[in-house]
Amino acid sequence: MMKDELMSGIRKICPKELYEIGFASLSGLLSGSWSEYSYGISLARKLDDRIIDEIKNGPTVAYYDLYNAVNDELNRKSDEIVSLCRRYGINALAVKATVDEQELDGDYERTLRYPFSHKMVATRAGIGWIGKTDLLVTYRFGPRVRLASVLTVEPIAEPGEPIDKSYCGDCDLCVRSCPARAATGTPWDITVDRDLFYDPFACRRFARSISARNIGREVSLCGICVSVCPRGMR
Ligand code: B12
Repeated sequence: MMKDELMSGIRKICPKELYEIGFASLSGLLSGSWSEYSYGISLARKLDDRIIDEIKNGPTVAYYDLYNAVNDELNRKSDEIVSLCRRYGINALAVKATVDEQELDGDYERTLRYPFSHKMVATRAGIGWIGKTDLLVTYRFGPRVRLASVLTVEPIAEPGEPIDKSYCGDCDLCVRSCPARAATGTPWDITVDRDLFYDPFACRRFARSISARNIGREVSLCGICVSVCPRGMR
């Protein structure tokens, strides 16, 4: 009963039209201070189709504004879910959509890896898989989502069925459309490391130059792979 109320509270915070929500068991998968949490809620916020359709040639000012607005919304909503869980006596922690500059160290600059993967929580929750350009491709919205996660010490709903391999099949439109040529086309499964099929440095280098050109800011914003994926189109 208590968990039903908690679930409906979460649904109120993240309405179904705009959010895909999944529940994951994460035992043994998290490191550092996150490792005391064994469960996670994946929050996938759908991005506006009109804006995503327009970025086939790279980022626009509208996409940059959407990116910031959705990050703020996800950060706020994950905090609201944490407060709600705590009101029900459940220890919870929000992992924000964005990473603060201060949190990034030399390791990050060398590897472009952050020790917490929102996409991993999402595949464990069964809401999607990793596509050929390393995006989470959700069943409902394709890759047209931004992610945040809420970690909990106990399950608050039955975990979803984890997805361990790609369902992109023969499609390689994102690989062919990537102006940075960052991906090889090798399909993902949980044994395939990112660096074997996708080059984050090539991606970031190109994203910085195209965002400087298109929107006058040198940020890692591109989004062409997000825009072309047929799974995201209605
Ligand atoms: C560092 C980073 C970057 C780097 C490197 C990108 C990369 N793909 O690694 C750069 C600057 C290049 C970048 C670019 C972009 N990024 Co970025 N980025 C991140 C960040 C902060 C960390 C990613 C990371 O550490 N990757 C390291 C690798 C090892 O992990 P991973 O990429 O998450 O995915 C691996 C694991 O999840 C693993 N996995 C999945 N399930 C399971 C299960 C098990 C059991 C195991 C063992 C492993 C496993 O499979 C993946 C491949 O190996 C995340 C936010 C976050 N904290 O997650 C956002 C994030 C990945 N970025 C995002 C986005 C949208 C972008 C851009 C489109 C930018 C833009 N807004 O225009 C581009 C697209 C790049 C692309 N095609 O991936 C979104 C992705 C949304 C989606 N649909 O997938 C995220 C999740 C941010 C968010 N809050 O929504 N980004």
